[in-house]
Amino acid sequence: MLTLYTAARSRGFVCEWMLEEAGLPFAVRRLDVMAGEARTPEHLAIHPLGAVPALRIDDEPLIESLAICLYVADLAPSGGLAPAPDHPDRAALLQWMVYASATLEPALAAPFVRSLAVAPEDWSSVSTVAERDAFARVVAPLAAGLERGHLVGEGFSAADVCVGARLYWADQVGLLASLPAARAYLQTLYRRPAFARAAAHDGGVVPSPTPGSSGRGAASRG
Ligand SMILES: N[C@@H](CCC(=O)N[C@@H](CS)C(=O)NCC(=O)O)C(=O)O
Repeated sequence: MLTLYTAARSRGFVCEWMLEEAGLPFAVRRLDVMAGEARTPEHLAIHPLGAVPALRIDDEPLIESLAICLYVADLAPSGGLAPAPDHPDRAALLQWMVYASATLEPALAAPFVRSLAVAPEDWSSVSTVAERDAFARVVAPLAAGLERGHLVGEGFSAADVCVGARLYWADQVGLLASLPAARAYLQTLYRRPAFARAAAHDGGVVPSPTPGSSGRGAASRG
């Protein structure tokens, strides 16, 4: 039995989206981190830093969003999200999954944290020109994959979940304003039912798949 511990507008989103794409049964515990729900003795037994996300696998906790994504991608039936370790596409899969966490995420972290303090209608104005330029630099190596519509092999993979989640967060805080290829790629991800199921629990604005839009023309969930 898999149980995801997560919170709205947290790295738990990428894990929930991955679980939804994997098509595996899982339970979800949604915590209010700001209210201290991640610092209870019960949750500290799951995540020693009192953070989210965490995945309980039967009785064993697994922490770190990237580790959870790698684990779930490999669990998905028929290698649908992750080529096997000896497949020629495996190296590229790992590269882009790690790139999402290690390179894209730090480049969007500052405006994303700022957005947590403002209303959804103001999220897109929290980033600076310097932050948008810096984000464009780390998106540039993804150009071929964005153009193709998927990053690895012949179709959608776990790499698209990991990179797509960072582009979704970047889109929320205005970092994709001058990156039409990234916005177009993201629109294809917004159409995925698994994305929609995870985003529906993510708080604030649920993106609508409108080609050419930034995803901000969306229905507010309040
Ligand atoms: N490297 C960890 C970071 C975990 C983390 O910092 N989670 C944040 C939410 S995205 C959190 O729970 N913060 C609350 C806190 O640390 O008090 C991961 O990727 O899972």
